[in-house]
Amino acid sequence: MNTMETTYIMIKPDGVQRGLVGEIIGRFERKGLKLVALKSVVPSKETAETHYECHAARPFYPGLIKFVTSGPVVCMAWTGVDAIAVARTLIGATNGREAAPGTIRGDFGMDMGYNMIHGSDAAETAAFELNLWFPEGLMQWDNLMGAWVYE
Ligand code: IDP
Ligand code: MG
Repeated sequence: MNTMETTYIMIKPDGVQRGLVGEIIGRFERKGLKLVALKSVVPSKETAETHYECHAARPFYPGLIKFVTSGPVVCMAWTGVDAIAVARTLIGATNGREAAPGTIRGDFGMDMGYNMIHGSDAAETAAFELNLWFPEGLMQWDNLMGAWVYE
């Protein structure tokens, strides 16, 4: 723990369709994470399948691929101390009905598949996903706010 990390965060098509892009990005900003990449794309089937390849054998996989390629997603990379776990905490449990209030899924979600947002679950998956979605690389910049975020 206490490692500077970068995590891959993606607002899924339901989050975009429901007009939650600003709300969701604002939560990561206000938390004190640093934005190092941002773009919106309609994912290709190939990219979606690679992203979710660990779930390829699961019954929900075909529906998940169809869903995530159905429209725009918002792809982001956020950096901070323990950013991977911090982001997963902001996001909440997979099923919105079970996710804690105050989390993104707990505040806005009512289902398992339509849970609005993806966040990397470990350092290896973060590296894999960042490389997949941002082959162009990430931004390097000094965030002056950081001086008031970390003691
Ligand atoms: P996570 O997004 O909380 O890490 P995972 O178990 O890695 O959850 O599953 C990846 C995504 O697959 C979920 O966010 C959700 O959109 C979808 N998913 C997982 N389990 C189910 C299910 O049982 N039915 C439908 N979709 C599911
Ligand atoms: Mg996962």
